[in-house]
Amino acid sequence: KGESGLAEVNVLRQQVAVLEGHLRRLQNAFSQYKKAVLFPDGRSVGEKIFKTAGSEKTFQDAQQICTQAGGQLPSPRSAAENEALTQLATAQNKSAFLSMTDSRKEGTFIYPTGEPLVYSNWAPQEPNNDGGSENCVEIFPNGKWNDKLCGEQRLVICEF
Ligand code: 291
Ligand code: CA
Repeated sequence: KGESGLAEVNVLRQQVAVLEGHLRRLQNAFSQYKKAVLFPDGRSVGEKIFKTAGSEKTFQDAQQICTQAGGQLPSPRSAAENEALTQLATAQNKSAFLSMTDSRKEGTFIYPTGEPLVYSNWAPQEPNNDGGSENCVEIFPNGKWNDKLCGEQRLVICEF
């Protein structure tokens, strides 16, 4: 058992060394890939990635663009996530649609999952449902939120 056990351990050591090489190369390639894919219109925050399409669309079209791409409209759930979106809106000097609406129940904004907001950054006096039909949310280049008509055209940012 002594010698064959040692031989098996050495085979395993060699296999681990090979896998460590694979892992190091994958980590380097992934680090390079992340930098390339985020430049210049993407932001990584925690496990989320936000990226702007550059175009301006209605809420419905923006939603379709994001889901088509395998993502969704942005749901900032913290100040850090909101700051990442603010950087993208600032860079384009455009307001962007967020995912949340109060179409189901006026005054209660929910995520696409139906969950109520866990974080908000409304501008002063907002949301005001101006004109009686502002059911979508835009984020201004300064990071503050305003409820807005879903039919307006706003910058498309997707969350992945
Ligand atoms: C006022 C505020 C906002 C409201 C906005 C829109 C403007 O901000 O009452 O809460 O969402 O008007 O009604 O709509 C258009 N089409 O301009 C004005 C600031 C620009
Ligand atoms: Ca408003």
